Amino acid sequence: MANRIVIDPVTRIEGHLRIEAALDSENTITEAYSAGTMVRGIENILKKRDPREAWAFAQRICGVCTTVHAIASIRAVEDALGIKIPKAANIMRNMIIAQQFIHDHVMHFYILHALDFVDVVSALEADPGKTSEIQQSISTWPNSSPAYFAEVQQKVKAIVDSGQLSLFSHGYWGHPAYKLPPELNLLGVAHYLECLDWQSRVTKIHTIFGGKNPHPNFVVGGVPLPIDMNSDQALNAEKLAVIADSIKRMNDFIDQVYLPDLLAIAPYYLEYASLGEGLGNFLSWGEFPEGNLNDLDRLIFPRGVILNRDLKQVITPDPRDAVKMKEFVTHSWYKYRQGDEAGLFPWEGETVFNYTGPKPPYEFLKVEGKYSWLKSPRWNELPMEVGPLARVLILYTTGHEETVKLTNSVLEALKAPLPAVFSTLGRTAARAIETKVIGGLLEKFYDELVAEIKASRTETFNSEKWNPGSWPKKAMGFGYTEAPRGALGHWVVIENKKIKNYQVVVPTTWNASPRDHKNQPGAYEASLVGTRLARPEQPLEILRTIHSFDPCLACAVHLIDARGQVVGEVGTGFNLVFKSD
Ligand code: NFE
Ligand code: MG
Repeated sequence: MANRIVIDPVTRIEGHLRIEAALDSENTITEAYSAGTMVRGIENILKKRDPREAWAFAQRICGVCTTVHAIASIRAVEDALGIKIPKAANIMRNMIIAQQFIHDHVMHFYILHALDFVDVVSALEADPGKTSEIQQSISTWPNSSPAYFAEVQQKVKAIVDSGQLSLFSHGYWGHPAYKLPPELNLLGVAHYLECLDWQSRVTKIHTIFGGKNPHPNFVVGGVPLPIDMNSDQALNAEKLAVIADSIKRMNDFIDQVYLPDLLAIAPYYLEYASLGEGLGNFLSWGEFPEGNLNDLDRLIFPRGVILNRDLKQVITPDPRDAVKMKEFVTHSWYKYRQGDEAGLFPWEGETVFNYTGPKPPYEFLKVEGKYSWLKSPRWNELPMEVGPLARVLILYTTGHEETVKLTNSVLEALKAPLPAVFSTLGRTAARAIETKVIGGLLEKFYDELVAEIKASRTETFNSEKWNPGSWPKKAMGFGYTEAPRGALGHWVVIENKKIKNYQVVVPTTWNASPRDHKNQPGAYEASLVGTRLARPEQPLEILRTIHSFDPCLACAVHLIDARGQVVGEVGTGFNLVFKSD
């Protein structure tokens, strides 16, 4: 019988993910299984609370995609209660969302994904003079001298010589699937270290508009910051200047570091332009509403569904369509009153635990039954990929000029045909492309905000429905956002001024979902099939494709087992490899 390998925990992600893969005699993956191994219970915690405070709990689902659950939550409550927000507040929210995207995508590329392609130990063999030449040939980034790269190399050498690799422990250094020359490895490590500093300087929009980062403050009806050029307590000229500087730092790093690095590294890994595709089905709820409405039809990133790789047609999905939008638990550790084959629309959704999983420490997942804490969201009973690739393909297909141009120029630079987008590399490139697009949008939003201020339209909060006495007896709402990892929806039911039901359907729940009632695999599971491993005991190739989705299991399960149940060996083990008999 074929070998089965287990990676648990998958590292350089957020949260607790287990991947099991069955290999044929050539070490090619024939089946893969994705399991979320941690559970909390945020959806249940929200019940019976005041809907106006739900955002503060929901935002704690995750500290990586900070803001996104707060945004989806306030939008859901505003949708239920019919609250319109002032235009300046909408622009400020768009800026909060845009900053989150840029911060999160750059950090993912360097801190979570780059070391799948950049061999840290090989950087010690680099000629710093040659790295300097490469840097100066790809961009005008000022940190480019031979002395600078020699200094970075010394830092890495000190870490390696200490015998304690610290943050670089447990990497598969020296693995034959690493292809970059030492000089590019040194470049990648330098930018890994640089972005740690950069990230602390690009959170100003959150800290000013919401008081802190991560987890800024929000408010149903607007944003919790007034605009007043004559007040220290409000958005004023001085704070606008700090924000303008922060936006410039973001865009400089995108233009001079992130995009050039992607184009310098990708040519060495072009086999990933035809590996790791996954489903070929994509979904986005859309983002960046223009104007002053919570208006799903006026989004800069449109809502859309693409099926079967068909880039001629974008279907517009309706998140309120109870027939098409459902979550299944056939292979998830939950039970539904209606039976575990049923699919539930989120307004009728249920969160009741039913753990039947493996006992510690050395059992395989029982994949014919339940095997994950993630539910399986499905659109029209089909599994969907969400995230940067979904958004970029929808923008591309609907003719968004800058996205078309950027996508074509990346394909041209890599001499890759259009279908190459359906791949691990396509996903990673799409993340960079949309970061560039959003960097431009951030400048546009800033100019719009300044124009509103100049026109004295400075209202940032609508108090009209703040009094619960004005609410209907029962109300239901949908709150969308595009989180960095993909389509995020919060569905709320309000009854007698309290939350009656609350369901969160999260990007990583879509992408990392287990099989469903029809035994259809989720996006991670599908993406791994067909990939061959050079060394099954060091499954670097699996990490590359899984990391290309940027997993966040805290979001996906939004639920900790009170007993702290161990379902795999955590700690020194980067992966556990079992052979089945
Ligand atoms: Ni915790 Fe999240 C994002 C959300 S992912 S990272 O982006 O929602 O599933
Ligand atoms: Mg949920």
